[in-house]
Amino acid sequence: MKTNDYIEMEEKYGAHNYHPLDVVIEKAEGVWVYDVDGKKYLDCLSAYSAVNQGHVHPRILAAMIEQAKKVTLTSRAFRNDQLPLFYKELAEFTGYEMSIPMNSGAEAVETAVKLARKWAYTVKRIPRHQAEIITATGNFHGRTTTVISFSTEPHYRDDFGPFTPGFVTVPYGDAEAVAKAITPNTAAVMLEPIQGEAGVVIPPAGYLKKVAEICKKNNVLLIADEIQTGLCRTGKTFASQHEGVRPDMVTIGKALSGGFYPISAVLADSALMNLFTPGEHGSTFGGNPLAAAIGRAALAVLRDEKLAERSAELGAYFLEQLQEIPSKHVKEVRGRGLFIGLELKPEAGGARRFCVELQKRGILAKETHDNVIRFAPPLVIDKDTIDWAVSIIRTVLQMD
Ligand code: IF1
Repeated sequence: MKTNDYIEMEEKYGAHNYHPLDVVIEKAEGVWVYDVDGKKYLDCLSAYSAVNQGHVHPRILAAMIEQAKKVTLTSRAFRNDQLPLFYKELAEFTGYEMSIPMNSGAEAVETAVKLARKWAYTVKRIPRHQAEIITATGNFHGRTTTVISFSTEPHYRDDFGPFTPGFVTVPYGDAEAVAKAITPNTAAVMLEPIQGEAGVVIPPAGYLKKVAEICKKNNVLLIADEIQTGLCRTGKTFASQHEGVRPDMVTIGKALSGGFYPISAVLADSALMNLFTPGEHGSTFGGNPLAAAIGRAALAVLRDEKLAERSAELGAYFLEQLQEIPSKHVKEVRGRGLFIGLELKPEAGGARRFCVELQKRGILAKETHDNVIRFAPPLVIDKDTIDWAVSIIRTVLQMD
């Protein structure tokens, strides 16, 4: 089958909930992916930061194969010999005392919402079913019905109500707005430290720190959604650490498996996590031994290959190189570590046409909204590859 045969088959039999670039990938290694015609591309999306460790990392692959031969799923009705080690290693890696494993990112967010509500009723003593969670404009936390209830993107929510109540929206980047929105019924504030889907939006310096202080003062939990920004993507284990903030709860996913398997989790200290009692929450696949073995290897790679440091160093270099490209189309290039957004001027004709040109020349990047191109390669990229990429990006940005 050729590229077009795959595309036609997919469009005929599959739901049309995506508009992918017309590249059909059949294999990948490290920072490179290969299509069915054998053409090689640099992956500058990393599956939205799920493959921070690089595609098909040999160490994670070996752990997966070894565990798959033994036992893959026990359900949580019984214990397995991988989950305790995963919990312990996750605590050591993140500095949080405990965690609860789920599968998708959206499920981790749902879990955090439930735990915050339980805390609100049992510890803060908010009247039952009155708890409010403050969220930000432009947020992206997933696509389940509760999570889209606090989306501010019409396209993600308008045809899918009725919505879950209990969410309040404030403008992202405005700490005073958070302070004003707090009521006696406020359970939590939930934020992305950097908004990914909104276009790599970095809030004003001091924002997260200020919000953390406001939360503390008002006995409100701070939940950071680090599903995309966490696990070394922005040059630190968590993006919140750029402001010295340690949220009460953190959601993680994506790179927690290095791309091999859907694994997510919520991190918290025991005082909070121990509010969950048997039967209140769970998942058939969450915490299964295959996921736990993969997660352990994925964390070990982040640690042993010093991927946070690598992201910080190479990200600063990549950002500087991109900022030096003279182009009439570019409005701004911004980033933290290897999490970079290049915003085009409104008159540039949209980011997608540039992504198509990059694809022709061997770089896969994805537009977000209309005008931002995201550059977020696997963190194992090297300087020579960045130099090569910058030369291609320069050519494309200097086209008419
Ligand atoms: C898609 C976006 C990125 C996330 C944060 C939770 C989730 C995500 C901060 C949910 C997921 C993904 C989902 C993916 C595209 C992608 C995305 F453009 F849609 F917004 F990365 F920027 N919190 N983000 O970024 O995690 O349930 O998907 O595992 O196609 O929807 P999930």
